[in-house]
Amino acid sequence: MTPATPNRVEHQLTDKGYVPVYTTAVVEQPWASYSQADHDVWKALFARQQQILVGRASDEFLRQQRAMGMTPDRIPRFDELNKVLRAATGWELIGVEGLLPELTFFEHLANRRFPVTWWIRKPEQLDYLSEPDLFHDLFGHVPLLMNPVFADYMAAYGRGGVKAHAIGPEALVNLTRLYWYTVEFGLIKQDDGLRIYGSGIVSSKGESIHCLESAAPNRIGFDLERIMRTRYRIDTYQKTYFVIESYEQLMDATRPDFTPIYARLAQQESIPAGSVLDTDTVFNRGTGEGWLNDGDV
Ligand code: HBI
Ligand code: FE
Repeated sequence: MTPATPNRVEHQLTDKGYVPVYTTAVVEQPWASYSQADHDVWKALFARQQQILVGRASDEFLRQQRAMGMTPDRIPRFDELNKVLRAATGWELIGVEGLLPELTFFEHLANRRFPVTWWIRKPEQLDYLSEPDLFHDLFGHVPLLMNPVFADYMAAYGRGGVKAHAIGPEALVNLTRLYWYTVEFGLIKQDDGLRIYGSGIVSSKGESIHCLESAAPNRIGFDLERIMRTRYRIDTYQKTYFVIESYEQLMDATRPDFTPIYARLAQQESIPAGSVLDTDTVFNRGTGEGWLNDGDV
């Protein structure tokens, strides 16, 4: 009998450390199999974040979340959300087991498919989770896919990821930093102050408050190449948050061909997560209180 292929599971660096990368299989959302405990976890997290995010999340995030009819009472059905999402920006949600190999993930984004983990965390994991679950993906990432400009940015990011994957690992690191400091941990400037649009923040109770109200972190204006050089944190709150003026600014930044940018970045040092440069547009120079000295990725 041929030995079973060794269960070689790649590990992916995420905002909570190295986690196993699951199969690339697309799975139907097993909505009928969700327990009442699963729906209760969704309800508890949704209600808590909805209360915290008023005055903290960007107007567009909150508007689009309402527009797509996402409610706390139960875990949404992907097929129902897809009707609204496809009509708005041509995006659709697909169910996955969890983290995908990078190239697979990029290919989905490039084709306007957002992979959403089909399972939700357990009640005892309400505040800490080692990898993205349904709440992070659905509550955090999906509402802004209703915004045409951000939706175009995410598809352009996917196309860029496929290209970066062919160029090599350094280009991928540069591009992952861009994803990290915008899609996951980005802030946006509104007339009434800085607001959150990053998914990693909006799905986290503590960081939703910390990113805007703590004196510790830097808050610096968006600068594409500066961000692509900047290392980040996977085990603590971010030391630096980057601020965009508009979603159009993100889309405009990804229009040029990145190949010459990767070549330029390869000649430059990476920037530690907590640094502030003379060339930075500084909204807030952080105190660095509570920062760990090592552990930048
Ligand atoms: N897979 N399902 C899933 N969701 C992600 O957000 C994800 C992924 N694989 C790779 C990945 N993110 C990051 O490495 C991106 O920077 C590519
Ligand atoms: Fe995410």
